[in-house]
Amino acid sequence: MKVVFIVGKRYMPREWLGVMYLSAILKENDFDVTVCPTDAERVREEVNGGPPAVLAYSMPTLVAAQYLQFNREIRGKLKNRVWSVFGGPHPTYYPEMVEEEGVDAICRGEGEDAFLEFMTLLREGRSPVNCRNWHVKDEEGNIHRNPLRPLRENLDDLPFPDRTLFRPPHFMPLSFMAGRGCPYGCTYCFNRAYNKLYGLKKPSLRRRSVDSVVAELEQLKASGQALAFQSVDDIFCFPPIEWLEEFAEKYTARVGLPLGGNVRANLVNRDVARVMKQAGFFAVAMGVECGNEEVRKKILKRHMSNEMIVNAGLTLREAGIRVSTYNLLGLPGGSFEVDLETLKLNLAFKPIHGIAFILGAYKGTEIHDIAQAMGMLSEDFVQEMRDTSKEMYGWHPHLRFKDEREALRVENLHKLFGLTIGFPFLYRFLPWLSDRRWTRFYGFLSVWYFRFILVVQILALTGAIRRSGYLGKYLASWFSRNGQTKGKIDAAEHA
Ligand code: B12
Ligand code: SF4
Repeated sequence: MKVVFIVGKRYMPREWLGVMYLSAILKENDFDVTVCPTDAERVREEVNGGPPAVLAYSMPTLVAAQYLQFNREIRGKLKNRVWSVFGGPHPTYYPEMVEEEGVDAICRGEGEDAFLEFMTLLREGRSPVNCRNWHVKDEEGNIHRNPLRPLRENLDDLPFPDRTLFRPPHFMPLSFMAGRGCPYGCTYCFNRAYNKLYGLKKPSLRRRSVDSVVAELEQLKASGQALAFQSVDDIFCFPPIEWLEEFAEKYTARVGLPLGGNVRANLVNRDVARVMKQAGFFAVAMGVECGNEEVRKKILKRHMSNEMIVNAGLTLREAGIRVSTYNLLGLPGGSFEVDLETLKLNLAFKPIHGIAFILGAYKGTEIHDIAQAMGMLSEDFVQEMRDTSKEMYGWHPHLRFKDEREALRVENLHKLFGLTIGFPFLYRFLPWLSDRRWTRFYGFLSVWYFRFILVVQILALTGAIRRSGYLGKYLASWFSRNGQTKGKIDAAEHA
């Protein structure tokens, strides 16, 4: 039975690790798996006239409306029986989406064992209505809501993600994950909801062994696909430091390509920065989120001081690691002045770049309830959350601010945030600049500045790859691979 993962056209050049893990376990069990962009023609070619197939969607909330609509349209165009199934963050936190038209089943939480069981039942001609993790609509339209199975304890048992599905651009570091979960409880993040969903009394991180992670990356390097790697773990530098030390030792000996990843300020110290540098970390991203200690602690529940954040940034920089930051603007309990403090805190340790998001208080997160209690959830936001009809996250303010001017200032500051980190003299003009109705112009500047930073990062990364001694070898193998492929195509055309 064929599984066709459907991924938004514009998201195809990214690596979707969730899909890649699912594909790997399905292929290991002899299922035919492929990936298709949201292009009706391509899906028809893949599915039409064949045996029953499963259309599988991996879905963050941002793309929910787009995928649901595509699914409704494509089902009307296919002749054979298809199952439309959905997994990932949106179905996990909004299971009511199973009621939507065109949805046959949704999977909540970790997917590998759940999807394998679901597919095995279908292959054997049995009904999946009692399959754990799944909410399944039966032929009569009744919904069967099943409990979750426990999380996998040992992630080393999973096959490595299937790297044949996506082709990210050459200069992009390839993604990997060394663990799953996060024990912290930041109010705007879904990890808290995830831990609650699984009833974890003491949420912890499930980490792979160093040998398993290094073996995956070594294999990728040997396949000639990789120039650098990016850990998409929520936080890479979790204690104990012995794990990091072992990783640094084995990774440098067997792989040695530049690395990127995420850190949390309270977990950074000189030793951690030194070991990360030794391992090959060339750049890291760190959440500053809010520069006002009180708002950060009370509203975001991030228990760390400003001093800790600045020290972490400086320590990483001293170790020779490029730091960029994540920041949240337009917080409940915050104000334009608080957002300025956030920018100022960044300037205290001068990251390479600061990415700012205007808070989207998703339902299911604690900050949603905080914003609601403060009367800041606008009707528009509630409606948008209901029909998820727009790409709404991070770019425009969603909460109800004290007045229109405040909303304008937050929206403008968001566009000027990264630019001011690059050109700190702008800081003193921000109160005036943020009061102008020049948002579109600022947006234009912000996008182009971001592109510029991307180029700078790529150039710096290229330097790091060159220093690792691998750039020449990679280019040689790339040219010879392309030469061979071209040779094969020429030969095929002659034949
Ligand atoms: C890397 C990452 C990104 C990357 C790439 C996106 C991607 N999904 O690969 C980038 C930087 C682009 C990104 C952007 C954003 N992200 Co993001 N991102 C992540 C991160 C850190 C890792 C994703 C990952 O690879 N996980 C590892 C895999 C193994 O897990 P998984 O994808 O969840 O898949 C498993 C299960 O969910 C399930 N499953 C998944 N799909 C399917 C499908 C089927 C059919 C089945 C059966 C099961 C199933 O099985 C998989 C294996 O167990 C997660 C946090 C996290 N730890 O997951 C946030 C996370 C997904 N991001 C989040 C958010 C909010 C965003 C943004 C909206 C941020 C913003 N303000 O712009 C954007 C949205 C972009 C977009 N178009 O979706 C939220 C999503 C919340 C939500 N309700 O959607 C998360 C959960 C962070 C959080 N803790 O709050 N993100
Ligand atoms: S530390 Fe990061 S991943 Fe962990 S709960 Fe907070 S925001 Fe989420």
